[in-house]
Amino acid sequence: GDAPQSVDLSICDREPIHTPGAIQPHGVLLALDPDDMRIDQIAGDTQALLGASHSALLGQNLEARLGAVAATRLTRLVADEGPRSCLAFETEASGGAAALEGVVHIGDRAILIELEPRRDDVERDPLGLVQKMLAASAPAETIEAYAEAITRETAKATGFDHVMVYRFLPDGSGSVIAETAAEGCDSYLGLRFPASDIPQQARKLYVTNWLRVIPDARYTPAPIEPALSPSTGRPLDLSCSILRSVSPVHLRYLANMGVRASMSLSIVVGGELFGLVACHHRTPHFLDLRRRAACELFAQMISLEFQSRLEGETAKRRMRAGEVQSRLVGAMSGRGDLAGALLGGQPNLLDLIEADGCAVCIEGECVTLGRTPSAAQIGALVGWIHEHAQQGVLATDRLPLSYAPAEAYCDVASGVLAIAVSRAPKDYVLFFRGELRQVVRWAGNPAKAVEADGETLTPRASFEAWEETVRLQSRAWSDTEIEIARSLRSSILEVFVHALDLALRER
Ligand code: BLA
Repeated sequence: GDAPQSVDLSICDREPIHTPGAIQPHGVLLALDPDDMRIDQIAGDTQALLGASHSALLGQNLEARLGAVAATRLTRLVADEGPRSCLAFETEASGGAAALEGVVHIGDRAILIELEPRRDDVERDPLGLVQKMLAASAPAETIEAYAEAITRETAKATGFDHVMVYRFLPDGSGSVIAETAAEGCDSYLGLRFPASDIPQQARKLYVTNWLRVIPDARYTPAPIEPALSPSTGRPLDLSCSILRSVSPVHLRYLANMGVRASMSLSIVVGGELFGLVACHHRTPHFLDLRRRAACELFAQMISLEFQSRLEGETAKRRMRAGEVQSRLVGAMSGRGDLAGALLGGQPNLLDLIEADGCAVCIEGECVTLGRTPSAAQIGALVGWIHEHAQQGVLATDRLPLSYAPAEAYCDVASGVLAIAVSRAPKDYVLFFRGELRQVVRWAGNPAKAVEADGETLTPRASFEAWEETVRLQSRAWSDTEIEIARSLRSSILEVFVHALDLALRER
């Protein structure tokens, strides 16, 4: 065919996935007007599941269809619970062929009832299941071991072929940090996936909706009728729906991966999507409501555990830095020579922040420790930094990209973290990190993550490892390290102010 057009990936971010106008057809959806509990909109095979056609159900009062017990129960839920609650209830729907189970979502504009046929293999003790999963993963010592235990326990509890913990990076891309895979599954462990694979609005939705299930990705969507709500005149918002129909691009993606069923559990840390437990199956794979509820609770619990483990690591790092810093402050106050105090003894600046080298440049004089550019190169660099630092701090892990002269000494300074230690002259403390030549293994060429075929977007067909050598970059400076640098800056400024104060008094 034609050469692939270049694609504006923001198209992916704009697809309104919360209003697809259809559901996955393994259940039925009823949207009720919260004021009179009448059925406003409907989707799915109601004939098979409820024993009545769409036209027979639309406009009907719920009680007439579900029976008095379920309807009363539902009315009570609506009265007692605020918006956005998700609750399970069961009904032996009158006239329907199968026993059903379902979930109710109480929204501002509509009450959504989603019913699915009750399966034979229901989980009888979902709480016990979660406890078992948590107990088995808790002993893992490192984050990596913990993630791995999560994949193992999730695979065991759900029967999925391939379970991964996928962790997002700051730029929205992500990598598989742990996996448990059945025989014959391609391994994705360690592979990087581009940000466009899970577009922004999907990531946002997964923060509030912790479970995304696609039990059979090769389905024909069941349209919502009527398409627009008679009371609001708008398409139905399926943000909290479990049956919500899936973006066609993503269905194609799953097909290209050889995946027939998928489930994603959100891992939310500090209110942000930290990662996903991504589950795949090569054949259709249905999970009953209780097992899904168990998975959702598990996801919420492991999110808290991730958060506390990550915060624990940060706290430890901060505490160690605090100790080093107070000893450096002691040394600075004890001797007039700042560079000597910061670089000359034990501990020194390199014990504060891990780097290949550092420099203290005060009043035109530059003292270095470890691997650094030459004094002349640092002098020129400081001039550039002075123009670009914000609030006295500049941190970059790809210096040569914004400051071309650094390419010549990228082996010692592809990354720099600089803090201004006084305002008027160009006095700086700098930390350097050399180039970290990295081979990033992508799952398929990220430059060809998606192609446009006229109006239709097509995700890549191959997920085979594709290697990219990343150059002119150093290991990144973490938020904690930048914070430590800021705190060092205040200490140094305080020491300066104090020294100045003393000098004035001595006069
Ligand atoms: C959704 N994409 C997703 C989801 C995952 C991925 C996990 C959540 C839905 C699910 O559980 O299946 C991607 N799956 C992955 C990744 C791994 C994995 C990275 O297993 C790694 C191991 N997708 C594209 C492009 C677009 C796109 C180019 O590749 C957009 C044009 C869209 N992906 C897309 C959309 C969704 C999605 C719209 C949301 C689906 C939904 O919830 O309706």
